[in-house]
Amino acid sequence: MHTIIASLEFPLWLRASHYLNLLFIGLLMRSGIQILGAHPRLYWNDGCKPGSEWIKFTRNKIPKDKLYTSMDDEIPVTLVLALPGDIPPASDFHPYDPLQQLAYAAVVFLLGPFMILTGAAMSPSIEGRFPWYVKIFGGKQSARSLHFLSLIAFTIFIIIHTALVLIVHFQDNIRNIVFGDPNGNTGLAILIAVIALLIVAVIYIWSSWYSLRHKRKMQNALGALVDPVLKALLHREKSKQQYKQSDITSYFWVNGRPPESEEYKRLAQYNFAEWKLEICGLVEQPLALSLADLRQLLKQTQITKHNCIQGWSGVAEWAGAPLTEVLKLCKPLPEARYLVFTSYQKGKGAVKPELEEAQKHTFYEVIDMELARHTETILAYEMNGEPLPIVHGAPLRLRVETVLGYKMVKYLKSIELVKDYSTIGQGRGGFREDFQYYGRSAEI
Ligand SMILES: Nc1nc2c(c(=O)[nH]1)N[C@H]1C(S)=C(S)[C@@H](COP(=O)(O)O)O[C@H]1N2
Ligand SMILES: [Mo]
Repeated sequence: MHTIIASLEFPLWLRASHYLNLLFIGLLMRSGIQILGAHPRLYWNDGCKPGSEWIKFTRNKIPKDKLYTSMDDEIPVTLVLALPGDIPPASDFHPYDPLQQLAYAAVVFLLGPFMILTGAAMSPSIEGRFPWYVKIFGGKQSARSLHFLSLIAFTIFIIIHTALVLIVHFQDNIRNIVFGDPNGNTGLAILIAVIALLIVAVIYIWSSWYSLRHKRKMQNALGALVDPVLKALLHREKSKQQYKQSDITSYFWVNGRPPESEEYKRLAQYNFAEWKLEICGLVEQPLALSLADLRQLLKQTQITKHNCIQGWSGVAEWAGAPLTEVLKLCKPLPEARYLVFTSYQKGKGAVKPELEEAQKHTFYEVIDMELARHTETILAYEMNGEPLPIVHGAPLRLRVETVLGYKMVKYLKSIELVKDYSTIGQGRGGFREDFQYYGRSAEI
């Protein structure tokens, strides 16, 4: 008996990996639940029309009489579940039988990779560069739904696995998983296991506490880890989207309300005849372009998929002037590295009232010269063949098709070319980076 058992010894790496798995898979699940709360609906279609979801985690009804944005639809998720979370108003030891082996193999070799593959299908830059890849999963929202169902499968596996370990020959199991063989002191094994579990629990609690308390440090630390990887892998990828007219979705969520300033209202009243886009900073030729001027430039039309960080998507046809055409006119100086897009809109329309410090600040976002020169980077004045609707950013908005929606400034007022953006706003490269701690890289 003991010889069989000895041949099945659990090596230390395997024992320790249970705790590491619990720690990291748990953290991953918790951050997944957080992002689900940002758009608490799951669909099998990429238009995300309210009512077309197969499951929702909100009781919010969509009002018919007023503008309801994706921001209004967000729900807070308690920090007990989500990371960082919001504060709302785991016989004797028998050789594995075939079923058990199949279950474990499925989790490790199927479910795990499937999570990674469906995760990649949600990245705007992968979607932009390899639109065919996303189609394998039936679209972005199907990928997101499948990703969620895999989370449920993972959770069910963990519950059943842990329950069986506890129910079936617990004493042998606990000695095996702590000491690597079924001999030894059960009490000591339990003690070590409990301490290890407590350490995991403490890290869980600490991670919520730390990320809520030190948002900026967290943003910087994660950025330092993630940004170089994104830059090396995804930043250079150019969007190759060319969806068909029939792919255009009947619904397109709005995120960011129209500006409330008198100045903007007046411009809108006269159909933006007086509106001019100011182009300034490190350029040979500063410009003030009217809509008519912009319409005289090369007109580029593209049908692309928009991906908001919250999780929703939509396909629309955009038309406008390629940013490269405007760059030809203003002739950037050699030291120009970034473009700052400033909006007519203030934070009030872009974030929830709870974010007090953000309310009075102007919405702006920064992109670098490389993104600016991508083939599908345009200044759009038309959506689906019509002049850009007010709610989607009239008279002009930025479209960069390999990044998340938050970079695509609506209600454009000016473009400034700069060498460095650390003195602009709070210096993080955009309004959402400044006040909502979004990443500087928006490829995922
Ligand atoms: N001025 C301004 N531009 C903005 C925003 C905003 O709040 N204000 N929201 C951004 C975000 S987060 C997204 S997802 C898209 C939404 O564009 P849409 O409202 O046309 O769908 O606009 C981006 N541009
Ligand atoms: Mo967004």
